[in-house]
Amino acid sequence: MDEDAPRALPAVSRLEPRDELPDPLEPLDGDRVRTAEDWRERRRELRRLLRHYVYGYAPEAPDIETETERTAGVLDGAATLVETEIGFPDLPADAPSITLALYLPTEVADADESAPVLLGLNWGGNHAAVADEAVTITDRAREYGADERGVASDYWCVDRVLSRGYGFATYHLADVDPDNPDRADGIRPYFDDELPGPPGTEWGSLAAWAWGLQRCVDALRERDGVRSDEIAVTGHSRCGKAALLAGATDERIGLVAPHQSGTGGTALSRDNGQESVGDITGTFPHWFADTFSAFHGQVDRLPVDAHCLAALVAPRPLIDTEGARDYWANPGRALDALRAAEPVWELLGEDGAADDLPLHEGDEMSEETVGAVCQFRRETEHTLDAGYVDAILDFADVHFDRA
Ligand code: GTR
Repeated sequence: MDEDAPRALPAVSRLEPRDELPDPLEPLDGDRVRTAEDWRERRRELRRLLRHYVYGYAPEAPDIETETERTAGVLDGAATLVETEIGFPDLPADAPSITLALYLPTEVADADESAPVLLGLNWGGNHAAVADEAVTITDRAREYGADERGVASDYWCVDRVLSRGYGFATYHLADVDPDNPDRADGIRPYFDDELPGPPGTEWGSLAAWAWGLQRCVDALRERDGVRSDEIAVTGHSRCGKAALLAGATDERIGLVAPHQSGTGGTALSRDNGQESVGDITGTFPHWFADTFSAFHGQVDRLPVDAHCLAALVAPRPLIDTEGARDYWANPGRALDALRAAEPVWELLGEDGAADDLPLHEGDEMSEETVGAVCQFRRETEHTLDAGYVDAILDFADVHFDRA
């Protein structure tokens, strides 16, 4: 049976309120999870619950077709740019496509070697992430992206990523869904007849962006120069929520690094005290399935929460990077989620999280200090910069055996 095929799940009003967080190792019915095999079953259940009540059901992976163009010597000679247009042959010709920009370190590309790749979801257009005339400014980016090239280059610091021996890949969220409450102009309407869930559980923008990241993984795994089992996924804020969802629901992704992802990302919805379910579904109703808004004021009925999404990443490594002064994203409730998810890594034979989380800038990252689950904080507000990129890559170095 398809792991996402919905069986009848109760309406929100019929879910039992509960004081405690749902236990990721306690199925809805049946015995507590004790083995890796039991976990596979519970994992399917959690994934279904998360889709049904929070993010919505996305369609199956479609066939893709790709067209690629390579430009050597971009970023002052530091990288070869590989731009791939990812199209969907089974959709009508006017359906959106994804423009994936991949930068490989020049020494890797020239030697026909391969590199681990950091895949980030961007909001301003591929041309905003990297200031180089070679980067295509897509029609979507002209409509929905930043006006100028390179406005987010200090944010993504791709030169830094390359200098550490990693490739960097990115796509613009508007290619798939322009973050628009009326759903117009995105890919979602093309799949209206193919969604596996009942009415009210259709995918929102977060699930669509996550699906887009997964299509990028489809394409990256076919590319020379990419270590297919060392693709790390990241994104900031709403893009961090989508990155976590993508990584949690796609076991081909080797490492998951949501950055300041907040409610709907790593921070628990229960007892959040910052951005509540009512706040987020009131301002951004299109990010989620319609079912999620019904938990406003009754969050104790949620049969899943952020820790269940985090747990789907296990046994793969997960780093949650947070700003200590980024109160709205709620690093404290994100850390609580990681702690509540940790037993799943332990069940699967991994070291969960170190005792003294969060790590801070300057703390050593090694196998001894980080475990498979880590939270890292810097003294910042809501931003992404080289300090965070370095932390993600330090963690990736440990897990990809580069430390
Ligand atoms: C905020 C929203 C957050 C976060 C952020 C962003 O307004 O409340 O959940 O996603 O936007 O993506 O920039």
